[in-house]
Amino acid sequence: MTSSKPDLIFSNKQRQVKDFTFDAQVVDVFPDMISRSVPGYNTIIDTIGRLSQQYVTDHSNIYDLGCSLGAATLAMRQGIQSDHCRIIGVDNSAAMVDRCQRHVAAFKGQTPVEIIEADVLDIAIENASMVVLNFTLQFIEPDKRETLLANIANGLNPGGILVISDKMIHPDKTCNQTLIDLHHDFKRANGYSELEIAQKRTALENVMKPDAIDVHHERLSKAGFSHSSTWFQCFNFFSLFAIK
Ligand code: GEK
Repeated sequence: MTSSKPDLIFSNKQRQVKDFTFDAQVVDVFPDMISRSVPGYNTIIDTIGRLSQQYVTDHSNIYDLGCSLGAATLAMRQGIQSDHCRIIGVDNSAAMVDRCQRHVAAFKGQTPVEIIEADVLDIAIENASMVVLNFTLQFIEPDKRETLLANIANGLNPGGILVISDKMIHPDKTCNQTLIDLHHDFKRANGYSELEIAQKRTALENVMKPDAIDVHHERLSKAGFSHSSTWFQCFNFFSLFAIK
C-alpha cells in the first residue's frame, strides 16, 4: 500500500464522539490508520497473496468483500498464477470505491479487476475459487453473518477458500482484558495518544461487533465449509481460512 496522510482523526478532543464511518476523511488516512492499528496487517495481506497462488483456479471469480483501498485485491492479483480469472472488489463506501478504483488502476496486472459499490449482503457470489473478508465481517450486523457465509459457501467451487480476518473477543474476561491492553500498548507504540485511543474506541463501540474465534469456526461449519483453521493471531486480532 502506498503511503498516506497521517491519521490524526481523533487527535483533538471531540465534544461528542460520533459513530465511526468510512467517509472521505477516513479514506484520506486509511493506509496509515490500518497499519498503525491492526497488528499483523502486512503479514495478513502477504499471506492472502500467497493463498491466492495456491487456491485460485482457471476461469474462476475472486471476491474481496469490504475491499477498502484494495490491498488484498492487489496482493491476490500479484499472487494468482491461473488464467482467465476476474477479481471483484466490493465496498459500500462511495469514497472508498472511488479511491480504490484509482489506486488499483495505478498498478499493472494480468487479472482484470472490477471495484463495485455495493453492500456485501446484496451481491451474488458465483463460480468463486477464493473469497476474502479482511476485517469486514466485524462490521456486518451479527444476525446477518450466517446468511452471508452461507451465500459465500454456495458460490464457492468445491475446494475453494474463504479468508476471514477480524478483531475477536476472548471468552475469558481476564484474557480478553489482557489482549485489549496489549493492543492499546501496540497503538501507543505506533504513536497514538491516550485521547486518540479512547475516542476511537468510543467511535467503534456501536459499529464494530467482534465474535469469539470459536463462534467463527462453528458458524463456518454450519454454513457448509468442510475445513477451517486459524492461521494467525496477534493480541485480539486473528485471521482464519475455511475450505469448502
Ligand atoms: C483491507 N479489507 O485493507 N458492504 C460492503 N462493504 C462494507 C460493509 C458492507 N455491508 N460494511 C463495511 N464495509 C480491507 C480493510 S476495512 C476494516 C477493510 C477496518 C467496508 C467499509 O466501507 C470498509 O471499507 C471495510 O468494509 C472495512 O484489507 O477499517 O477496520
